[in-house]
Order: sequence, then structure tokens, then C-alpha cells
Amino acid sequence: MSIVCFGGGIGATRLWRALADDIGQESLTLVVNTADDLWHYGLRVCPDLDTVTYGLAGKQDQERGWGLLDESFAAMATLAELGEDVWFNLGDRDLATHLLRTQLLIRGVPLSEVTAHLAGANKVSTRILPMCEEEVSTEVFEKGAGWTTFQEYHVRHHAEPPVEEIRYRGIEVARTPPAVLEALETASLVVLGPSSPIASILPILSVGETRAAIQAAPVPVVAVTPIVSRAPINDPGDAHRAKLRGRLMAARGLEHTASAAASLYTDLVDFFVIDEADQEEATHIHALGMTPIVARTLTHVNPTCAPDLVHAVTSQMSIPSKPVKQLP
Ligand code: FO1
Repeated sequence: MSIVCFGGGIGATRLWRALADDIGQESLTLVVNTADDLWHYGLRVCPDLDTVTYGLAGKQDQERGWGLLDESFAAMATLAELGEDVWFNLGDRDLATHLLRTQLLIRGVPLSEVTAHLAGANKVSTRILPMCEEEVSTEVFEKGAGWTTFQEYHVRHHAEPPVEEIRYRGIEVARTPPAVLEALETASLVVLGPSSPIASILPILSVGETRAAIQAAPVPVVAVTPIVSRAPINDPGDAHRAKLRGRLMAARGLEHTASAAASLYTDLVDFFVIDEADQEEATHIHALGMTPIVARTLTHVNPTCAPDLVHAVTSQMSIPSKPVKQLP
């Protein structure tokens, strides 16, 4: 059994962990967004790759959602003492990952190999694939200001200014890694994770032939909503991420709803999982040509939801939804 999963970051990592606990880490291949990567103080930082790696290694700070457990920020405090405006926080232990990654990249090791090395070093047996080797950068046009990088908008500007436009700089030359195509050829199921559609999923789908390869895969494609409109958000980090997601969707003329997210995947997705709180979204999902599946998706609020969500996703594996390709 092999499930190919698209998405990274905090939301998707929660699902990847639950799936890995259920079917085993080695049964998953993760294709992860790198368009919110940044070069910071000379280091290549890959937030989504690191979040999934730390998450599967059991080393992720669950409360913060990013970075390592038992972290300290002495280096950042020292930079502040030196007069730097510290707006993006790299933990002291996390710095070791960025130092090693940067050194390997400078020596000419491709990002995919660096990522595999870091996964192995963290004793993670899931195959973690960057969406491409090339550098792609999500940039947003802030109303009244101009173009800025995704991380500056999200972290430095707290996702406050409305966004007028979004672009993935460098996407035109990015190529789908052969490993992604090979994984899709042998997949039993494809999953689009509960990640920000504009910031985390669309960059992956916009790389080379990735979207076409998912379309051509003769297996069901399940997407899990990152948006639950009718459940209260109590965690400040989740509230910030919802605001960020909403601002980016508004820039594309979309509401911040599960069905608006689904509307971005109509050519790909067979089954769309919505939360039980948003049951009324089911008719909209159906109208988009997908089968809605209602489940309890908020695993971080209530860990007992995890088996329900995993079942909603994996039970689609046995239902052939697309004709199996004929061999010549
Ligand atoms: N998120 C923040 O809100 N503030 C930070 O200072 C911050 C630092 C950071 C460092 C390493 C890393 O892997 C992630 C980090 N994040 C931080 C999370 C990150 O900005 C985003 O949540 C993801 O890029 C979106 O998936």
C-alpha cells in the first residue's frame, strides 16, 4: 500500500502523523511545498519540509506548530542585542538543521537528497520529497505597499494588510521531480492535505507536470478541508493561520470556506472531506462534482477525532473512481 500525500506545514502534518500511526511511515510519500522557503542570515530555511520531518520524528513543538520541542532562542536574543530586527525566529537547535542543509546545498547536493538525509538522521522512514529542486518563492502584493515575500507577510506583517495579488516566482522553470511521478505511478491513493490552498497546495500543483500527473493517476484522490467555518477557533496560532488563509483566498476572489477551497481542485479530486460542523457545505461540494465525506477533522482540538479522519481518508482506497490505465 502506498499513499502519496501533497501538502506540508502545520495542518497537513497533523494528518500525516495520524496516517503514519495507522498504516506505517514507510507507506507514505509526502510531496511538500517549498515556495515559503527563505534565505535568512545566509541559511536556507524550509519551514514545511522541517515541520513534516520534525512532526513524523515526534520532535515537533505541538503547541507552537513549528520548530523543535525543548527549544531555546538564545541566538535570536543575541542578534537582537546586536541591534538586529529579529522578525523570524530560528531556534538554537533548529539552527543546526539549517546549517547542515545550507552546507550540503552549497556543496552541490540537491535539495531532495538533503531532505532525505535529514529525514534519515531524524529516523523518519517516510519518503519526504520537496515539490521541486528549483527555488520558487511565494510573494504577495500588499495593498498600498507592494510585493513582499510570503514569510514577511505572514510573520513580520502578521497577515494584516489585505492582499491584492499572489505570485509564485520561479514556478515557470520548476520541474516535477521524477520521484514524484514514480510515486504516483504506484500509488493506491492520493491525498491533498489540510494545508492552505493558496500558500501550500497550489504551489505544488503548479510545478511542471505535477497537476497533470495527479489527474492521470488511476486511483482515487481525496482532499481534506483545511477550513472549518462553523467551529470556534480558540488557539491564537490557529486563528492567525485562518486569517492568513482567508486573506490569500480573498485575493483570488474566494470566500474562506471548505467549498471555496474545493473549487480549486475540481479537475483532481474525487472525495472531499469536510468537518461535521460544516455539514451544509456538502451540497456545494457535490455541485462541484466531488463526493463529500463528513468526518471529525479537528484532531488537534480533540485527538479522539484522528481515527475517524484516518478512516474517512483511507476507506476511499478500495473504491476505484477512475478507469485503470490499459497497458499497451
Ligand atoms: N512562524 C511564525 O509565526 N513566526 C516565526 O518566527 C516562525 C519561524 C519559523 C522558523 C522555522 C520554521 O520551520 C518555521 C517557522 N515559522 C514561524 C512557521 C512558518 O512561518 C509557517 O507557519 C509556514 O511557513 C507555513 O507553513
